[in-house]
Amino acid sequence: MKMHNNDVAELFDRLADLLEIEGANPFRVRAYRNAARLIRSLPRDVADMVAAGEDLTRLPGIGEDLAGKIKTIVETGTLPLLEEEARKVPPELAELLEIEGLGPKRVKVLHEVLGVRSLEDLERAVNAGKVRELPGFGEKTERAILEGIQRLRAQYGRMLLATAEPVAEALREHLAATSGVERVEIAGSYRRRKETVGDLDILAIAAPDSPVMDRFTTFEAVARVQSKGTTRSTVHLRSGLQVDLRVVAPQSYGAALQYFTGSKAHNIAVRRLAVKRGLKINEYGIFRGSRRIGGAEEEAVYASVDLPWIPPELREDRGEIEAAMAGRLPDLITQDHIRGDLHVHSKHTDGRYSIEEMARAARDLGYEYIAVTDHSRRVAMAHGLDEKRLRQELEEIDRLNERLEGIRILKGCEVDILEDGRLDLPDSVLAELDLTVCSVHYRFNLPREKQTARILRAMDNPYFTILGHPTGRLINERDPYDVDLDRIIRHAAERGAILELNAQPSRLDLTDTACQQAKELGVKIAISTDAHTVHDLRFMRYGIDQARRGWLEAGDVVNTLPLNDLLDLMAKTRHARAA
Ligand code: DGT
Ligand code: CA
Ligand code: CA
Ligand code: ZN
Repeated sequence: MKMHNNDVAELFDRLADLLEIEGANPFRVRAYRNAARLIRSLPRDVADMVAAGEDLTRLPGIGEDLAGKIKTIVETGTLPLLEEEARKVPPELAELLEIEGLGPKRVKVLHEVLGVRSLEDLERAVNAGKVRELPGFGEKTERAILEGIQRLRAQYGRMLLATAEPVAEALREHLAATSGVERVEIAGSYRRRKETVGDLDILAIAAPDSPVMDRFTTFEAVARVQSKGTTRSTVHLRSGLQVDLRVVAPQSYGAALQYFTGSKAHNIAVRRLAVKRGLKINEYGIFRGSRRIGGAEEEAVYASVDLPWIPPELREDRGEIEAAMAGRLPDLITQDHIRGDLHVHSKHTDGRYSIEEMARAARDLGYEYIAVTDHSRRVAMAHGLDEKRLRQELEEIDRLNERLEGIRILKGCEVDILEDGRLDLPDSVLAELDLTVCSVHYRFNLPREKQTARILRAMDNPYFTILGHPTGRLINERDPYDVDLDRIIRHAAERGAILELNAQPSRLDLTDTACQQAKELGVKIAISTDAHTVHDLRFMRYGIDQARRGWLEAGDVVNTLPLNDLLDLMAKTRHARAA
């Protein structure tokens, strides 16, 4: 991973913060801050200068020592001195620096005078009116601090599943490798594969003498231990994510897993069925009166109320209980069903790899086909293709298809839907494509009626195939544009248009409920990664997670089709609209 100037500068700023909390020499602190500022202002990456063997001491204010540190940072991604200082400062104090308007000087005072060690401590001190009495603080600062705490909490409110996943899996493996630990699973919204998680709920079976709680609270990513007990502990990770670990008895494991997987609404519905049968289900087991009749395995919980086991992704009380009762649970799609990716970018626009590299990467994943869908001209920021450049790309694809074995490159284009609903390229060139992904990239703020009409009109174009990222949302960053999605889904049903489930972890657009609605109306879905690099092709599994939450089966998803069936379908929908 290349360190950009901002990354390097951030490490120096962080070092300065830590030194300041420790009360280090102010000149030393200032030297690191100045270095950070200088690096941010440079027109070129210091990483490139280091790689080119340039003499960094020629930069203003950079001596031998700083030059050496910059070199270490760009080459190793970190700085030993920073790690050393981080060990000296309590991690929760460093966390306080994340609060806007709370610099190291103030953190130091709060810590030394009021003994503040954590966000909770600080909130308590503010509410007790202690902070305003500190020299240099006052009521205004106090209000700003309170707002800062709230902002920080909101920002850390829900983390993308894909962001939480690496550390969650590392932690799971760390616990599973602990002596005396028999089973470990991450329950909660994580197991239901919800697009964002509020916190992680881990369950384990461990022998009484197992050091599992110690291993948990000393895991390397832990910033702060909130509570520690023999059966339950809670920690906060450096990323702000809260994690609970519960150690349960083997005879309760299945019941606990079912309970903590949730959702709450699903649990309530299951427990209601139990009550009707004179049973009680809780996180400890299944009981008839005071007699335990099961609870070691999750299946038993469902069996006790005459239901088959229900996949976690469906457990939202959105009809899964009724479907399970009627023996009509969907046979959910899996990654193995996927035969190709229908939305991929190359170097010709804003992708990072050549068409050939993307195609080979897709073949390595076992795919039969990949559709190259570079941007059209309107998306100037991505150097979108005009007719001429698109035709050149199509010729390149023809040549590659002759040469490459084991993968077919489909000719596509991510065609911009203009403000009035026309497509960004003339029909004459669109007619040469196998498929189009038509997307909105500009004018997100049109009134609902206009935005909806724009998309409906685009769907009427005979060369419209797939509606790309249908609502434009970016999770935690940008709301969906104001659009009547219900009408769009109905129109897609009439027109035989396909809707995309964009698998980028921050998009996951369509949502789970929209997928469910599309399926009910017979609208087909394309699960696509919108890959801009060969690595992004692996986002597919987040799309699969979302599709499963949306009740989709292999037959609902077009990129499960063998190549010839897919091409037939594309031709057929086009023909239907052209008629
Ligand atoms: P999150 O953390 O907001 O992403 O969502 P969850 O679903 O992981 O929720 P969380 O962590 O508050 O609780 C984990 C599970 O525990 C939840 O899915 C169902 C169960 N649970 C929590 N509170 C209750 C409750 O009051 N009643 C019932 N029946 N179950 C509950
Ligand atoms: Ca949770
Ligand atoms: Ca929880
Ligand atoms: Zn795209």
